[in-house]
Amino acid sequence: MAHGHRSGTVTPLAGFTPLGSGKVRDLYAVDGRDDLLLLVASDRVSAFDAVLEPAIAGKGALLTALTRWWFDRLADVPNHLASDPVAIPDAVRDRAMLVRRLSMHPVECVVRAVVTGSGYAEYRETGAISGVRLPVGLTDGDLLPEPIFTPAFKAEQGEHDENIPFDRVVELVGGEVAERLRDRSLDVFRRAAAVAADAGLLLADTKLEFGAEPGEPAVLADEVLTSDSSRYWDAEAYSAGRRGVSFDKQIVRDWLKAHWDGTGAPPSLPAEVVARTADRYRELVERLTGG
Ligand code: Q0Z
Repeated sequence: MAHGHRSGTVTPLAGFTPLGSGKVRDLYAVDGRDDLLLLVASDRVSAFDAVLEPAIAGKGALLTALTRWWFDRLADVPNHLASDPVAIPDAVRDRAMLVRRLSMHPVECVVRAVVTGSGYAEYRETGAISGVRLPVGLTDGDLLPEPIFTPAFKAEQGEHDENIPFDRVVELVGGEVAERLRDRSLDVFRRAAAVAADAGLLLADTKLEFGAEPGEPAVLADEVLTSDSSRYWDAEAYSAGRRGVSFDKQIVRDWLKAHWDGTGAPPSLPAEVVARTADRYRELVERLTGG
């Protein structure tokens, strides 16, 4: 996990100890509390596996607000938010979540309504994703007859997760927990997809993470249904045949495709691309949450 990125080092926070960083988020221990963690979403944006410069001001706060909103909407699903009176530094307040430290399951709980990305690549090679056999003749971006659970084994930071069949999840966490993870993931996805549809968005897929704590083996953790963990597409564009168009990141992707050959460090994004992307993040959250 502890790899750095061009945007510099992790923000030092008094009373918290950095544990590691992903491409766009930082994780801290809470000094003196081994049962809690602080998860901080940065304003960094990634595309094509690269972290880009400059950051998108407001992104971390928007995606944190979105995760909190989804936890609210999914109140019957146990989640990792902590209610302890720990003071969060002002510098990160609106993009931080104080959470209970769980024993994380080594499984990414991916649900897909659409076959695309790495799932489509696997389907082309094997006719299945994570052992789920699919109809023949699907093309990139096709809607599936119903959402499918396509778990993956969590790779080390920087590597791509490895899709695994459900049987392998059973070996990793036991049959009862495996079924709980699958059923909860599909339930969360179906409910979220319905909310997204009302907002004119197609939730193509999402990646959920769960951990265990005493009394509850499947606590929803990490960020939930953000556009960094999910593909949100504009439903109207999709219907018009424009598939795979990311609701928020497409502007960045299109600009990069035109200005970068994928080798070496990516060029800095122009201010106009940054501003339009920030607007899209705001619009995503407004459309989902009703402003
Ligand atoms: C989440 C991650 C991030 C880098 C560990 N409630 C929890 N209990 C135990 N562990 C985690 C959680 Cl959320 C946990 N990650 C992912 C988050 C930066 C990696 F902000 N790693």
